[in-house]
Amino acid sequence: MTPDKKTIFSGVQPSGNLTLGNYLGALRNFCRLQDEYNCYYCVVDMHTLTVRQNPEELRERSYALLALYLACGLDPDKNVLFLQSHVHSHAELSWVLGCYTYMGELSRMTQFKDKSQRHADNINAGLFTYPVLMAADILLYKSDLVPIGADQKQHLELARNIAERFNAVYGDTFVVPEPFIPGNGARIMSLQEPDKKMSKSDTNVNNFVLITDPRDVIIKKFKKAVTDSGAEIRYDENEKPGISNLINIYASVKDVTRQDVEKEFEGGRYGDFKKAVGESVADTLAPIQERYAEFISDKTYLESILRRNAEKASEKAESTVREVYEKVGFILK
Ligand code: ATP
Ligand code: LTN
Repeated sequence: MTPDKKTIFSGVQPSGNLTLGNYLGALRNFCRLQDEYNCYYCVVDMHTLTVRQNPEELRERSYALLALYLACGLDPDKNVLFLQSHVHSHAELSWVLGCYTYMGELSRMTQFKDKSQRHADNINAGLFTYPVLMAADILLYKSDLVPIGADQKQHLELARNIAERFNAVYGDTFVVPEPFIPGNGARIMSLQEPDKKMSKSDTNVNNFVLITDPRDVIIKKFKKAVTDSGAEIRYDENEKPGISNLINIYASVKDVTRQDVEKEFEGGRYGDFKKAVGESVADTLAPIQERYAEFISDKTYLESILRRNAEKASEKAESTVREVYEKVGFILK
């Protein structure tokens, strides 16, 4: 870790196969920020238990997510790539921070409201306290910046409030983190229902594009994407949510503005535009898919990264927990 660099923490849940939304909203920025910051990128396996998981699948998806981190270009020597459950401090700090978080705050979280509707038969306490564990993840490493998609902004604000509240009682302890939310990729919407976000746990496979989807599947999914009865390729979230989502995706993948996209396709047909979007996404994902196939076939290598990095993460995390334990009045061992 370079002492004069600021610190980043972010995490992704191994709760399913990753989508284009996860890539454009989060993973791509993890890579872009890796040279400028000391980065902790975590596979947040403990968070996934808030929804029922199949144990064997969870284990496989945790390896898969690490392989995807590497395939997207994260350097395992430069970044701390690790599993949340390997560092016991996450659970420890989460308990303490839970005592500085109000029920009212947690019940206002929109993700809790959404997920408790979707999993009405399993509204468990973990689902409710999920944002406290997320705050612990971030605050443990004294993180300055947290790259996330727009849907996580509310959780980050809660983490900031918890940090400020703790600091006000015990003196400066935590860094109050800032979100890093990308311009165009922050909120990629479902391809069939563009009024809701693209989500890896969606039951309709045509709603999302997976990072690992083959080229022909990607192009087919974009061809089927819902648009509108008009004919103009123009950005208007309210009137044209489907086309606006495609403009957003193309702008994000090509790294241009929405206006550039409108200009490029001015007078063009929806069909041709959808084809161009599909092809540009497939081109972007192809090299990642190739590298992913190599990494996922070498579990020994993946395990060596996890072991080494769990140690690095633990060192920092344990020192924060000691500081917190001391401040709240525990006898240190
Ligand atoms: P689930 O659908 O199971 O709730 P998720 O994909 O929403 O999962 P995570 O895997 O934890 O949740 O998300 C990892 C990162 O990807 C987060 O920073 C999140 O904000 C971002 N992200 C998720 N979906 C999108 C999306 N549709 N557009 C942009 N960013 C997204
Ligand atoms: N809650 C996030 C995943 C997550 C996270 C974090 C993101 C858990 N801990 C810490 C950033 C920082 C989600 O559902 N997308």
